[in-house]
Amino acid sequence: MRTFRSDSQWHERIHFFQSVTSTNDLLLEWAEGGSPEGTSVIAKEQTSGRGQFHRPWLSLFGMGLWMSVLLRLPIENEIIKSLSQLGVVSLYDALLKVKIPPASLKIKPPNDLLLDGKKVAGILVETRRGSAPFAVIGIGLNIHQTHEDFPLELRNKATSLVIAGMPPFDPKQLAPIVIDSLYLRYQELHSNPGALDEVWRKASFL
Ligand code: BT5
Repeated sequence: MRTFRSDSQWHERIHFFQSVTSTNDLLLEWAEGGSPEGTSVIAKEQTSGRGQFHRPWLSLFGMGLWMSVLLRLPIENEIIKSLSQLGVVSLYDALLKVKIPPASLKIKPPNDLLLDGKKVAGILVETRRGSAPFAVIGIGLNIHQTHEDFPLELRNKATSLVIAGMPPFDPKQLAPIVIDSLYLRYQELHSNPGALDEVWRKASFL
């Protein structure tokens, strides 16, 4: 039976940066160096933010929440899907907590979050197997962008909380809320793995 530390310890492991290449890159490096579970990295800007298959993720300075969280657990094939569900459902929970209307939020499988039908967030899970296996959950959430801040090719597909008329949240204040949700959902993943899949399905276009 796994034991879980208190979430306040996860709060103590939040590290803020002005600019990094990618919060996932930095945390992957720290994880190899032995950083504990629950360590997170948040940056105001990513100069090489990335999505899946090395697609670029636009992460302009101060425009969003660009963060990564380290989990230490055995990495089996089946867990990868659960970890990406964990990332997107935790962010979904956190946005409901700050009163984003549930009717406007939908998960687009596998792990995009749509607000009013446009992509407001994406999740990038990266794992390492071996003697000290771990996963890095990368979360990118658009907050402050206006329409014009997105390149033409993204304008019809991407949105931000501000474009959708939501308050201009401070990423520094949102981060601990996301960490709390992730912590709780991570506990649930171990105690009741089916629950996460159920919430994910309910919040998804399926
Ligand atoms: C994702 O990939 O949606 C995962 C994005 C994860 C970003 C976080 S930020 C913190 C951490 N550090 C990182 O370096 N990454 C993670 P994917 O499903 O492959 O979507 C990528 C596609 O989304 C791109 O090809 C663009 O079309 C589009 N895109 C790029 N930037 C965007 C943005 N800011 N908002 C909405 N769509 C965007």
